[in-house]
Amino acid sequence: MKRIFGIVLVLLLAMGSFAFAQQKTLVLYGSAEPRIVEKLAQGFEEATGVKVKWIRMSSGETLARLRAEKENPQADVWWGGTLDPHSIAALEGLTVPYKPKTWDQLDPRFRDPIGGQRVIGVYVGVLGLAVNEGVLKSMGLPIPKGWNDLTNPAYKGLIGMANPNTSGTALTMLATQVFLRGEEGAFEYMKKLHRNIANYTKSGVAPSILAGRGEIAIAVAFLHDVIYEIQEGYPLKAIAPVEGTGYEIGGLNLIKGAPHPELGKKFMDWVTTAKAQESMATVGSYQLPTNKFAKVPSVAIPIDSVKTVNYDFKWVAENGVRLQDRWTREVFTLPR
Ligand code: S7P
Repeated sequence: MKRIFGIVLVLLLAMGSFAFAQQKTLVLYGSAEPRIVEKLAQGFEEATGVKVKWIRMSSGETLARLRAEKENPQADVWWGGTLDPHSIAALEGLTVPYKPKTWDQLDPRFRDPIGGQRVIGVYVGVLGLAVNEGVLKSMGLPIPKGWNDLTNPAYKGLIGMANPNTSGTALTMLATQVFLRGEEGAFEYMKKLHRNIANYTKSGVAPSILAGRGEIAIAVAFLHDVIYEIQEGYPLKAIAPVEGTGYEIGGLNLIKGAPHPELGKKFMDWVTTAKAQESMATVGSYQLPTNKFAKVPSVAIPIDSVKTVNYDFKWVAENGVRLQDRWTREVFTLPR
């Protein structure tokens, strides 16, 4: 009897370690704020029992990583960050289309911005300005109303924005100027603005934090991030530029050659549910959800309440890399 018990025990232990070896881990690249990526990773683990290893990188940084890993992909899925670098990745064949099971629940205006389910839209956010009125008032300077005001020489060294090569926020800003002024006008504008820029940061969220601390006075930022920072106690005002502004659709992509594509698809099905999208507001992430059944955060800025440019996501997908290169050559290298 003892012998049989011993054999059964050994078999059970062997099965256990086999199951452990079989347990797979989803690798997630996330390009929204780390607290949001972490919240979703935890939510997915709780809902499915699948372990998640996640890394947060800016949108353009993630695109660069996918390019570098093309021959040996390390991640399964890329969630969040602005759509444009996701779309560029899709056009470069770094990702594969996938239609999540929640498809019919997703708002048709935002779920498939470049077509063919090549990038799935997961949230919407309006671009604008974070302004530290205290800093400006102490210097006797006016409060800007929009993009054009930012080229006022009085703001020299007081404005922050991110680098469009690494940051999806900054690429959205550059493309917004193209849709407002045409490409030549946009580059003329960016050159003038350049003279006033204190610093180009890697991440899109950093400039508004610097403005909140009073290190600069004005930042280019997504307005939902400014609302979060105001709630955190930073003395900022969120301004939607009077001329009209751009907006983002947050992207979601299955990585081509992913080590665990079945887990990537499972994550895409889950992260587009109303419950997953609603959980973002619990960590101060106030974008508009794309799932029609998700509760909209009370402080979120409805896209229809803001004057927006006709932001052409397909055009940016095809021209984004060229715009980045042109900005680096013609703007970034100029003296300030
Ligand atoms: O999580 C907030 C958020 O503004 O961050 C993303 C944004 O792209 C920041 O990343 P970058 O450094 O690439 O600019 C937005 O998608 C998101 O709404």
